[in-house]
Amino acid sequence: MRRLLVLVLSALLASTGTAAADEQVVGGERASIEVNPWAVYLTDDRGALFCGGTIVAPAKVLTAAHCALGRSPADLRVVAGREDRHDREAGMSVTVSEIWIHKQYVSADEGEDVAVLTLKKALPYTPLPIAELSDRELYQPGTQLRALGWGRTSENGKTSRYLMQATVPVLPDDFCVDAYPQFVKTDMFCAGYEGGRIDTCQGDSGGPIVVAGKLVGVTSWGEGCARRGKPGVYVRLSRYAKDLHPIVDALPPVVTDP
Ligand code: 4AZ
Repeated sequence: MRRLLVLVLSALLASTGTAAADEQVVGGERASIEVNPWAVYLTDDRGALFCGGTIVAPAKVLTAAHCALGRSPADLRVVAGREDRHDREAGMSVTVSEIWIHKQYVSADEGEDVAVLTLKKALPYTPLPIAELSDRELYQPGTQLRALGWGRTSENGKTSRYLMQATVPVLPDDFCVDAYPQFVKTDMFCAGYEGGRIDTCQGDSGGPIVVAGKLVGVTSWGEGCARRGKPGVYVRLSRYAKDLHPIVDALPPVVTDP
């Protein structure tokens, strides 16, 4: 009897699951790598995805500090140009020569959650410019932003095989402070809906949130995924433009063959 109930329940879940299977990031849709060539994911040396990132210069990838902390360049790969994670032929997996983490970084919810990876090879994909200090209007509440990643498609679900995107509006700082007492207005913004439903999730962090052809944020933290009253929190990148420029714009070291 118990067995039958389990069977009926799993059949019911499987059928309702068809609708849920179309909902990605959480509550998003598929995105193409041609339109978003700067979107990358990070794996360990065994190929397991753990975070997102953005190509911001030919040999530089911006990610979250909490994605890079405690890792050595040797156990990091950047996978670029690959929309479908199963398609080993598409794009490339490149190694990292250097990891820069913001000096003031302690934990994601205290701010400064930014890191830059220098790649051993330049990538043939178009980089995305970082928002500047003067781009204040891009952070106005209500501005519709696009977050991208291969992260979980539900709070306790699996990471996504395909690149996904979700459109979420910037929320007023007061809403973010009510949701999270530790929220730091100058260093972060939050985005999503009061009712939840659409959000970034585990595996998306480090990845891009964009508008108007600029990288305005890095997916950073939040309580669970797509929960009512618990929006996603993102690094307010314009605030870090000054810290990031010297690292991102640094010319790659000249490689001299012996
Ligand atoms: C994470 O752990 C994570 N809902 C990313 C995004 C959010 C929460 C957690 C926001 O990578």
